[in-house]
Amino acid sequence: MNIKNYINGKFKNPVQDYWIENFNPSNGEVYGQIPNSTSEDIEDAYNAAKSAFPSWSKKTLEERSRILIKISELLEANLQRFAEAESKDNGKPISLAKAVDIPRAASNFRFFGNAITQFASESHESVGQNAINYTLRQPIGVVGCISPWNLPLYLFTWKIAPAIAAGNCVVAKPSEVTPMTAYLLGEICNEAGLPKGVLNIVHGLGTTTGQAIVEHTDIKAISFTGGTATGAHIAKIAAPMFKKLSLELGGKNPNIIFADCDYDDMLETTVRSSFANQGQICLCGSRIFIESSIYERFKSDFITRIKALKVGHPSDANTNIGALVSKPHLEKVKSYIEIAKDENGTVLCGGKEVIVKGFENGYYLEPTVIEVPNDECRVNQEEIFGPVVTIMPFDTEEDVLAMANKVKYGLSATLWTNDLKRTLRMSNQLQAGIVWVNTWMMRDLRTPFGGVKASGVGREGGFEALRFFTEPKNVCIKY
Ligand code: TXE
Repeated sequence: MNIKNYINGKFKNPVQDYWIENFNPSNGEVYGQIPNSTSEDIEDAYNAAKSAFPSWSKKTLEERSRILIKISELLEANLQRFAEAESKDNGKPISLAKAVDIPRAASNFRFFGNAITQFASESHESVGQNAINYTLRQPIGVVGCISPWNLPLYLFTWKIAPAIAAGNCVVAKPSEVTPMTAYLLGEICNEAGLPKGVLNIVHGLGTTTGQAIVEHTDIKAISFTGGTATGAHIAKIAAPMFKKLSLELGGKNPNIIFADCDYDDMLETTVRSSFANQGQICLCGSRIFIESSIYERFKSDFITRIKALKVGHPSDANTNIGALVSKPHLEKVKSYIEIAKDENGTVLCGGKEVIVKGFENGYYLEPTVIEVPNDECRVNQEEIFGPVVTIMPFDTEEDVLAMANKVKYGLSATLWTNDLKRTLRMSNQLQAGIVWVNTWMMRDLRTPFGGVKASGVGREGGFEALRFFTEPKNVCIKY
């Protein structure tokens, strides 16, 4: 099946006849072609967005809100179709796409459809000077949204929804590895009555299509989620043009377990925070630190639980772990298992590819637990982004805090303890944008979302996203 660009409300082939193959990770087969769009397609998308902007930005908030909520309802009505498409494109279990990815994409539109009606700006009375200042929050114009392959529609819409809610028009590119649900979203937008040109979806490689979006002089803001190296590259291009940038990048998140935690709850959640979505979530707790007194107990229980996980075809209802997203990614993740062995790590379980009967060419890997001799080895420092976690014991709060912070990333951290004072001490000192205590990936869309250090700049979520997608302008009136 050939995917097309969605520009000015219409489905179009790329101007140049360049195409890329789209793979199904569950069987390794090519099942379609996607455009590799060039700067000509981006110009076309930009012009559509620019023409739509004057009218869209002046629509009442209720009108914008109504359309966003309609998109949300249509996504919910098409849950099965979208979940199947996401699972086929990405390799994730269909049960996961149905329970998480697509419902969350719908929530993104509903949330920002509501949030925009509550978004307010400030006024400042200059007492004694007979003047009043008020701040306008004006949409930026045409903005670019670039998203990755791990949570395809979920992260794509996490950017688009606040951008259009705030009155901008968008040129958006999903990952070339998982373009399908972004393609299907175009139909839904038309059905919901989103005016043509407000959202334009352009497909292609990062280095061709993504680069053309970032380089476009009149696309004034870029919201990007993806790898840290790509984020740095984008920042370099965007800086001389003074573009507004929101970068949500990689993570190497600590999962810190103290002996006083609620053990069963911790174990259950740690299985999820390690291997949900085949470990391909920037928030996964891939470095697990366990207090020495419960280390052996945890190790044994954790391995038993991991060995019971079923690796299988994404559409099989019993599957816990589906396929990795692509062949190159599978190879990258496997290479880290070899690196771990070279660095005297011990593979406690997993470590091998899985052959799923009938789908022998799919990209399946066993969930892998590596006991590491120290926290400085590469598998403990570099983002693997697959079903691989490390475990190691710690003795004191000071030690574990130092190890938790001794990485270049700072996206999220998870803490398991029932000690209130320790919770407060550690939460203050962990270098992360998000700290979860006695839970993982519990999301409230109003909260700021993003990281520090090499995990990025800026925050998404709630009013933070609406602030990013608007320019504040102060008006000072003397009376
Ligand atoms: O991401 P890329 P990749 C991490 C993870 C993974 C690594 C690389 O460690 O192994 O990044 O993954 C577009 N100008 N994360 O290579 O390339 C690209 O087309 C503009 C963490 O798949 O960063 C895609 O749409 N755009 C992460 C998007 O950027 C460019 C999720 C992300 O792809 C571009 C995914 C360019 N020059 C991977 N080059 C997370 N934080 O959740 C690429 N792109």
